[in-house]
Amino acid sequence: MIKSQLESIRQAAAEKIASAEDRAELESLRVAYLGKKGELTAILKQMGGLSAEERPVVGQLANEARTYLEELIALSLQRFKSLEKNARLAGETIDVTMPGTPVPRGHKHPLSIVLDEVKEIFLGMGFSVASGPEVELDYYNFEALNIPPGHPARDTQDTFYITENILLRTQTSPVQIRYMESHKPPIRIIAPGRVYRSDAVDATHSPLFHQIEGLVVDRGITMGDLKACLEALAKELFGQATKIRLRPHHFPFTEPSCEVDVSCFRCGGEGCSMCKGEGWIEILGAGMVHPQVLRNGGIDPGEFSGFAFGVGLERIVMARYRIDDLRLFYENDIRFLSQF
Ligand code: 2NL
Repeated sequence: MIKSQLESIRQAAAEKIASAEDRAELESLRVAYLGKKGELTAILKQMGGLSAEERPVVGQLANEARTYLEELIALSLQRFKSLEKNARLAGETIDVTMPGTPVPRGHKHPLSIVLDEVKEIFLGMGFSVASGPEVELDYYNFEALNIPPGHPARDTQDTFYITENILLRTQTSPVQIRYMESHKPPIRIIAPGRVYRSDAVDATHSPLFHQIEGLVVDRGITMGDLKACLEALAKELFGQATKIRLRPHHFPFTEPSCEVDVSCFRCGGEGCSMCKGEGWIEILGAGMVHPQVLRNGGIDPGEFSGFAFGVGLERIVMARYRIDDLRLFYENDIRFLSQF
């Protein structure tokens, strides 16, 4: 009687376990058959009414049934786990043919666009690009350029001092002095880079800006070479119809010195709001290298002569793109930068 009950429970349980559809169902079957209040447990509790001979036999059968069902459940659980894992893996499959999310590409800063253009123009004329320290000795920034202590140019080029003799360069001329010290003529270089002035920030001033200087030293260099070189630069930069005009000026490091204007690239010289009705826009300063400056660079002014020039990069970029506020260059506002 109890044996056949045991057998039918075993069979019914085995069938239900085999057809269970998920882990939850499997677990409720385990509780229903093998749990404390389960059917198999209930049978074992009835064993008290059995004879001494029957008890161990039924006991063994009951234990075998329990082990058997436990194994079935374990196998079934294993199967569910592997099904779940396969489903998860299938869900995580990557479709490598799917189009990617576009990454927004950056581009050159307007200062770099124009600087690269200027470099190309000068490389085309046989110049090299030179560089040097931004933290400079007073000697290279001022003394070697004929600006001794107390010279008025020290006021207009006030800068940041690290010590009494070490400062942030106010121009890239020190690069050129150093270059003359270590190179023999012929010299044809441009020296672009960051320069510093102790200026308060406004639309046209910044304590950090960029300058491009140029230096040519050889036998027989004249003002005519200077003019031809800067005319070529102006035409490349602002268009082939551009003219240049030299006006007398003074710099401590050149003699004679001049300021160089380009004919207005917007109105062609007629006069407009861009050139303030002048027809001309001032873009750079230049001159024949002062004999003492050549000497400071270790070059004999009796044998060699040279011309030099300096131009503010921000100034020409502002003219080119009609930018009216210098601060826009340094604020990294993507709405500004993405226009170039
Ligand atoms: C400007 C224009 C200029 C130079 C820079 C220079 C450099 C050496 C020798 C002679 Cl090593 N000159 N540079 C020349 C003329 C103008 O810059 O407006 N500067 C304040």
